[in-house]
Amino acid sequence: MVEATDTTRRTGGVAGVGRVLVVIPTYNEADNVSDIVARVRRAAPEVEILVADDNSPDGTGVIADALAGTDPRVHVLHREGKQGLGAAYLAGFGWARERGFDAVVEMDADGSHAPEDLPALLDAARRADVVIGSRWTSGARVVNWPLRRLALSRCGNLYARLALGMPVSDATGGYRVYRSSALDAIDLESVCSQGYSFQVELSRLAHRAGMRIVEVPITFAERERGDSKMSPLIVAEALWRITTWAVQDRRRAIGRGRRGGADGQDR
Ligand SMILES: Nc1nc2c(ncn2[C@@H]2O[C@H](COP(=O)(O)OP(=O)(O)O)[C@@H](O)[C@H]2O)c(=O)[nH]1
Ligand SMILES: [Mg+2]
Repeated sequence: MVEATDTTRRTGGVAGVGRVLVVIPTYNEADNVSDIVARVRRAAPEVEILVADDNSPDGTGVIADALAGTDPRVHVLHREGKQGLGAAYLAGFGWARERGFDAVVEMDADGSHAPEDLPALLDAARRADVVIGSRWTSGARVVNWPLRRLALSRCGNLYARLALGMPVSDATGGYRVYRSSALDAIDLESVCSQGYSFQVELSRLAHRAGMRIVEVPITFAERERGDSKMSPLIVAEALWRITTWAVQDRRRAIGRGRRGGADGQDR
């Protein structure tokens, strides 16, 4: 496990974790943003919230500003335009780091990631570098997801696990807690994913860095309002990137074998 920093030991925030920022990326979530913010505030009153909005044409950013205007624990990061989930999260991580937060949570705006599960994830974060709210571990539930999404997630996770050799059931899942000490130990500058492969990329980097990754079962429910931003391009990016990383890993392993394991490093 990555060593705790001084800020982690500071008092305040969540017991055993410290100050926590929940980053909620939004693109056209006007029907959902108020509800998700209210649910997070109720479920975990000690955390702060950052809505990272990509200049949503439906006015999500304006609604988020109004919420921030009445609650000092709610903040908004306005970004210029739609640049993908990965870019929004990296900006959110940077925002948290600049302000000395001890942990960052990733959470979708559409209610699929129940804020009511957050206390269990934060509890697990006391003993982990990275916590993944998992749909595919014992005790988890997936509600109302169409068969094609279920199949895509199951197959995508199977492929990621086999290709990258990661002992993670839900490497594509986007409900997570990262200790800041863990994010500091990951080379975020090297992250290249734009879409949802961001989650797989960070899982891989955390695993390669020897971090303690803990999965906690969640109840994942299909959104009731607004539209999914999932697209064939996002799926293609994930497939392409996972395959590329797997080939890189094999080449490195072969190179190490030829050198008789002389360098011993897998970085
Ligand atoms: N800021 C930002 N948020 C995004 C972008 N794409 C998706 N999101 C948000 O990421 C979360 C997950 O997206 P969603 O459409 O629900 O994907 P799905 O659950 O896989 O169907 C939601 O909160 C979206 O609003 C983006 O390009 N920028
Ligand atoms: Mg969703």
